[in-house]
Amino acid sequence: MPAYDDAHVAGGKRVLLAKPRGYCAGVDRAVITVEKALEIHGAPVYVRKEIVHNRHVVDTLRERGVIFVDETSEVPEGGLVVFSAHGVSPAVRTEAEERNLRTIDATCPLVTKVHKEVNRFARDDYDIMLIGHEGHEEVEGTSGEAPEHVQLVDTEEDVEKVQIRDPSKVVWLSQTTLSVDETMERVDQLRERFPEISDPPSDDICYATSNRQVAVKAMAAECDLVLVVGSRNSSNSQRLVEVALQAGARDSHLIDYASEVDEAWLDGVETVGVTSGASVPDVLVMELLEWLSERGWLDVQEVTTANEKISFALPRELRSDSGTTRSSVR
Ligand code: 10E
Ligand code: SF4
Repeated sequence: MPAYDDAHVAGGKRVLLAKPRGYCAGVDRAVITVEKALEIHGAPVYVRKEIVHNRHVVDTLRERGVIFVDETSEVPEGGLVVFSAHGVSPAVRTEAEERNLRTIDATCPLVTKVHKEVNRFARDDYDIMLIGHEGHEEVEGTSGEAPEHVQLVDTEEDVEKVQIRDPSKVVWLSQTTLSVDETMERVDQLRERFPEISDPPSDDICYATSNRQVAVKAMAAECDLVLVVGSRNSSNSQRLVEVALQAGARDSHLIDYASEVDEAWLDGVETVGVTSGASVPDVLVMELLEWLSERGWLDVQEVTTANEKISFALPRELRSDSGTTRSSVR
């Protein structure tokens, strides 16, 4: 293992390791949920969509007997299905009920919070501008709470396209895993069109997303290369690459595994920044540090911008059970 050293080494090869990085409370809870479901009910356990957007997590759980499906219609009558951490629309819940499926909801409580905001503003007959990425599962679940009130704002062009009924009854809400800076740009553009637009009652971009962006920003300008461990379909992981580049990193790449690092990226590089998305087990980061140490990057300095202490209770359906309290895919 590489040496962990707080001392600043002038010049030479070094790694700056972001903290916080990796698993957030919602991901840890969702992975434990699936593990407990397997423990209590035995295989197969069905999971609608990827429980979290990480290849390693999904492959590991699949080996243990999880069957990932795209829709609940693929689950046999009476089967047990877990809803992923990204949340589902009421239509998905209804379909599962109609097919007599047993369900466990692993939606992150911070995603559920946004669903509740949508319901509240829809009840008050607001037009809701949901800032988020088209086609992302979280956005589909959130807008599905009140499709007739929600309009998706992804790009700058979308700001021009949206239509409202009453300028005093417009609110913006957002996906939890967006770039904080890019979202504020979109809000400014919306506010230019709709000066009376209301803000969300509290931040929708969650603590984990914003903390990981703050940490990568703190080190990016010192880095010749920032390696972000995370999967291609992970919104928050992708955002870390963009934030690193915007904050001054000379180069940045998203990788699932150390084996995906192209040695050419390291040409002329002294300082390598390392971080990981909220769905990434830290073992993958440790493997990357090992890989880098074998190529001379032995000096690892942690850059800490926050200490996270948040954890969430397990879904109601599992709470009475004692046992696993930390996920084993870490
Ligand atoms: O693509 P995302 O970043 O939304 O998902 P992820 O599974 O990579 O990370 C966890 C984030 C969740 C569940 C959405 N809030
Ligand atoms: Fe919850 Fe945020 Fe993690 Fe998403 S990224 S699961 S909202 S804590």
